Amino acid sequence: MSDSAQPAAQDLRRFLADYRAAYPDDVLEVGEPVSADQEITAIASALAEQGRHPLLLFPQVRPADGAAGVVRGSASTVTNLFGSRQRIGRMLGVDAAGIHAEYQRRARDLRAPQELASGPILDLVQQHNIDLHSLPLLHHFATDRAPYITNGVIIAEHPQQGYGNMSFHRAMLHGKDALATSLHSRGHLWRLFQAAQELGRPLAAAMVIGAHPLFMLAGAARLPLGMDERHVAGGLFGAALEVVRTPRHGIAVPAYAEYVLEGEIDPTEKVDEGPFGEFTGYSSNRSTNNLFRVQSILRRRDAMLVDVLGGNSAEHLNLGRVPRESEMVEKLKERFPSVTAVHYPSSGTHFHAYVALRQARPGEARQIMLGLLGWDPYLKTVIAVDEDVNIMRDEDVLWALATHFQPHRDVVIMDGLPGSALDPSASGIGTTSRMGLDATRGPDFDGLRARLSDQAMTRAQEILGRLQRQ
Ligand SMILES: [Mn+2]
Repeated sequence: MSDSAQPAAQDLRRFLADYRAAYPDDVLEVGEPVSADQEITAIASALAEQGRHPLLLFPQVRPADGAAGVVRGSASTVTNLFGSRQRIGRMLGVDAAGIHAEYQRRARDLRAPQELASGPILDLVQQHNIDLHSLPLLHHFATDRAPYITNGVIIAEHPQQGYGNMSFHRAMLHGKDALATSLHSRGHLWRLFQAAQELGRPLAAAMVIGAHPLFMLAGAARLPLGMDERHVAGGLFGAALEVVRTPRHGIAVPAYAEYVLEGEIDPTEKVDEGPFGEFTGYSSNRSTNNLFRVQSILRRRDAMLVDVLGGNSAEHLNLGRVPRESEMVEKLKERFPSVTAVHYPSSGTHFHAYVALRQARPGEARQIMLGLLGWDPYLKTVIAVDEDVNIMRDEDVLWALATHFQPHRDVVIMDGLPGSALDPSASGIGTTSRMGLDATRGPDFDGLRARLSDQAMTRAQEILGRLQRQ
């Protein structure tokens, strides 16, 4: 396949070329040189202030000076792939409203990876004199301790049972051949690490930095322990993930990845890690302080850096949330057919959800909110509204709250539940309270909505149409 004229379907570069050709207005290339020290985050953040979330390309990145001046590498950088729902929909061939159903349909179609004899990620393989300062690392925020890899998908296998897992973990430059990382979500990689630790062994791991966006989305998938997210990648592609083996530990990584760092997570050593600008919008140093010792650097010729914007950027939130949200929406609609829509607004980081429903029985909104609050470990507040409220818009939900909701009657609060370790308002032991706000109109509501006649609305559109043509 490497000798065919058409670049491979799982290649990020083909995705970028196709996307640019199809949606030139949704791609912004910043041609002038920018510094790896915060300037990429700053440009994305200034655009977001204007309500703009284009895919961002930076062909010329200068290594950072000052505190991060040890970094010498630079590369053409792409970021904000997941900054808009419309773009994520396009990756899946649907509009933004169709993401949940399409994601679930594809993610269920599990396909085992297909091993290739070789692939571009094996273009340049370095196993001696490892120096991570040669990588194109970005310093994202002034409050970050050091340059960070924000797009590190760690692939590892259970030391005895053998099943694979992949998940995102932030990783900080720690030394020539070492990264400091956090397994703070205490998810599946944490379990694999503990199994290796009990055997007194390091955990072999490969960190993939930069691949096709559907591979990245699979890295954020939520699966039961024992199921391998690489199989979800195959489902999302509609074809087996094409992989090659890493030279030292034989871990199957995408053949078209841009960079792969292969090495071991040390069973005992603890290192300083953080603070780092997290999804809450706060800088966090809550970390498991793990050491990832890098033994091989694999890279494509002219490798690009694929970054994920940090902090509470739409990109960071969307990437983490789309798979979880899709699962929750499916589960909730299956159990409660009255639910018409579910939305997790970016304004709520991962902690708020809005649910719209066609209420058939009194109390149903409360029951639905309890379901969602019980199932989703990150949620703190759910607001329920009637189906005519557009839950994609914060202001419409807040209007429903303002006009349909009585605090003494419509609040459900529970305390003493496990919460996100990164929530700065959670207790020292990581517990949180959770709340449901019932902003449905309810059976006794007799407000009459102010409305306009169809005739007047049609006339208004005619008149405004003429004005715009002048
Ligand atoms: Mn997993």
